[in-house]
Amino acid sequence: MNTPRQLCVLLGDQLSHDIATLRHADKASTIILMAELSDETGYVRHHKKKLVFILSAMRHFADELRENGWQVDYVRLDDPQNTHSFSSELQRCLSRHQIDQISVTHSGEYRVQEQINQWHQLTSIPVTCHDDDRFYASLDDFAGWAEGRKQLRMEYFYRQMRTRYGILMNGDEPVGGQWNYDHDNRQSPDKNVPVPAPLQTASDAITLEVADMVSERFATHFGDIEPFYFAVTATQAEAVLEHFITERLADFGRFQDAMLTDEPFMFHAHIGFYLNCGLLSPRHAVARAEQAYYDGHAPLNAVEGFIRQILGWREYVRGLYWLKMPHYKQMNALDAKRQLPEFFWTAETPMKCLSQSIGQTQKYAYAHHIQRLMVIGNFALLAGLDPDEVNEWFMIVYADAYEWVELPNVTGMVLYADGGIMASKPYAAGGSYIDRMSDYCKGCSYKVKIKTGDAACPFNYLYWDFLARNQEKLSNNPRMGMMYRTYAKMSDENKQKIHASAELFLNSLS
Ligand code: DLZ
Ligand code: SF4
Repeated sequence: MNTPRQLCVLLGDQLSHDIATLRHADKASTIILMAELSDETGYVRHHKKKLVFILSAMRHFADELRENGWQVDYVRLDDPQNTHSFSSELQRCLSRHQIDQISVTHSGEYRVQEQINQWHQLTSIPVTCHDDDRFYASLDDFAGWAEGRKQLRMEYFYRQMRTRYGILMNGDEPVGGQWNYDHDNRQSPDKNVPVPAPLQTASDAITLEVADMVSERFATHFGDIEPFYFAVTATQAEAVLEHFITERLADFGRFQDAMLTDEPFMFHAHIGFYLNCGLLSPRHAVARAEQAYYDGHAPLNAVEGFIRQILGWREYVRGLYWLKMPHYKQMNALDAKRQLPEFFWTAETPMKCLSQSIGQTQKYAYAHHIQRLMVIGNFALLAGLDPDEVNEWFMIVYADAYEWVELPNVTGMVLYADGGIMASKPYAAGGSYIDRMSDYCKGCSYKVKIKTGDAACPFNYLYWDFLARNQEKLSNNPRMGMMYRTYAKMSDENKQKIHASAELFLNSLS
């Protein structure tokens, strides 16, 4: 056997057999380092299910690499020699093998890339850091697109990506004549359209072993391990995608924003977990959805909406993250300072929309887009919760969360804490939006039609209180003009009632 000369470091969200690191490596002369690290399991107190998922997926991936003939040096979390950081494990690995070349693919997270950037100082061995070309747009592509633009609106980036990759295109024109079919994607939920059960993957011995370790070592972390039915291999993740394409995609579009009590999954794909750790290829997911449209299995509004999330939104947030970091993490344009209320960890609140969305998050490490943005996020925005605390919560609780995707979504989209780099106005809404898109309000102790006082839905008065609190910062925004004019026309008595209700409610949170 040849002496391995190259060391390939694979991070826990790089579980792709075609990742650049492996494509550029020679099997016979390569050692692959994978490591379970306290630095990564502990930099936020991840949801227990998220830990089981990532660590089990890493172990399965290492086994597949070995089956494919790679030499893998895998360091387990409970290895007494483990030093628990990427850099120190790299150094330890170098002492175990004779290496003259180190190779890695660009990290998803700034925090980890900072470490990688130091590796050439730790050792005299040359380090190659490949672009992560699992994404459609390189970081340079995005920076080039952003250059000279005053506003970085996703829609224009998305159109460029559609054109560049010829996805849902008729020559130079979008298929169907429009770029975006979101106006068809806002139907209220319909209890007569049954929601298909999600595909459940049975846990094998590896997952069960990891689950035991996580329940012992991370007992105080948020969230439930059971039920656990995440895919943990590429083949299983592919089956989840196929299940979505055949069972849910056709209705995904029209019910994209809809929420029903005790229906956490609705018609969503639930593949963010797999895309973001590398088990599923974004190109494959896009191609399968596009094909479903051409085969007549799903309408254009559903397929375009799905493809926009992957080819548009996902690529856009990643580009924005790398363009704006590290400054982006410090941003707090609305100067929000309130601590996260306790019910974010317990789901115990009489606000049914929040207890449902947070309760499902606790159980599944998942909530769908509108629960995250327009229920939990909307509440965080209106209540003026501290962006650091909100970001940390989203990082902890969702099994698909890595900083590159979580931070722009929360700081930019949810909290408007970037002052409008990402969104043209804050995504603020009163209770009537939640009432329209869900059945939550019927079973809530608050009344969505009442605007102020003890019985009123808190979203109603918090909405106006938020606008009043941030008037100086927001009233010049042309997209907010109408709301500020409505507020200006309110009687002083009404305004007083709003602010008194908001003050009482907000004080009760701490
Ligand atoms: C999220 C995560 C967790 C919980 N644990 C590990 C780990 O033990 N080892 C590892 O290599 N990666 C882990 N990850 C994913 C990393 O945090 C991820 O690779 C970085 O965020 C870089 O994008
Ligand atoms: Fe949520 Fe208000 Fe509806 Fe209650 S009434 S579920 S708090 S939106």
